[in-house]
Amino acid sequence: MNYLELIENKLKTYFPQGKEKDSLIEKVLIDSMEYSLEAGGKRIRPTLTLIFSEVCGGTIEQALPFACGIEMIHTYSLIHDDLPCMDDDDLRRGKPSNHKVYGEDIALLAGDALLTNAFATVLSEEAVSLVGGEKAAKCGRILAILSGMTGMVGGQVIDLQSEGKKVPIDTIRQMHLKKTSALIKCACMMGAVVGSNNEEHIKIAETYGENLGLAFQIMDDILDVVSDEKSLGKPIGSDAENEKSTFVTLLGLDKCYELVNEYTEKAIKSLDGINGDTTQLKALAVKMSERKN
Ligand code: GRG
Repeated sequence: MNYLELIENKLKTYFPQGKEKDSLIEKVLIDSMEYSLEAGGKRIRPTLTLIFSEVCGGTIEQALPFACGIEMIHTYSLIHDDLPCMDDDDLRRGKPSNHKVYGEDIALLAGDALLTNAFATVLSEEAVSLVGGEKAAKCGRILAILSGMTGMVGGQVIDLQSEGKKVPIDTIRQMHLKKTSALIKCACMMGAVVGSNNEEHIKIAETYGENLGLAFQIMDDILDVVSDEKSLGKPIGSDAENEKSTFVTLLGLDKCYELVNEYTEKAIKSLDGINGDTTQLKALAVKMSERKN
């Protein structure tokens, strides 16, 4: 089985299936959670957790609950991000966003439940029995810090506060370090904790994840502009006054492609300090820098 299948199969085990699924909570709330969890995400973050665990000396089986935990947090963030009070998006991954199907109230609660269940998952008896209480607690702590106030949620606040303003590149970088890199970094660090809990490995996972996250986000900004140009025939910056500042509006496309390469190289270079086989991590960084969606 490949990483994607392993993650998809494991995620299903955290939800009641078939006949058991007959209470009101399960019909509404769990359907809504599963709708977004199973909506075709690329599973980049959980894949990173699995690979880092292996590279640092652990197993995929040990890392799976932690991989599922981070995907639950990622999914909650997307559901909340699409709500009318945030980005107000009707579509996610080409399908109606969660609140368009289940209503704003259930979408909000599905996000809340995914957030809290992520911690139930990484601190579960299964997770503790696979890696021990110390590693599970450390993963829970890293997950809480990087997804919360000074991590992803903090990044979302910088984003909201920057709306409609021309903000300096440093603020944009800070926003992406928190909003995007924090969870990617977290996925890598939890894998390293599971695999070895060696401080040097955890530091490498942090540097790799941070740089990969920045490259990923800048590529996202590039793809936004390039796909607009293709589908709408709009030249870059044609309605700049209506758009928020991004790496592309502030630095231009050429510089952004350069930055994607620079951060990808930094991510790859950071792996030098690991003895395990880092081929997949290097390939993944290159693949993400060349992605088209
Ligand atoms: C609402 C608390 C809260 C946070 C929202 C993650 C986020 C913060 C907002 C989503 C919007 C966005 C563009 C975030 C940047 C990170 C990013 C590019 C997310 C999409 O990640 P992918 O491409 O998603 O891994 P898939 O669909 O593959 O799962």
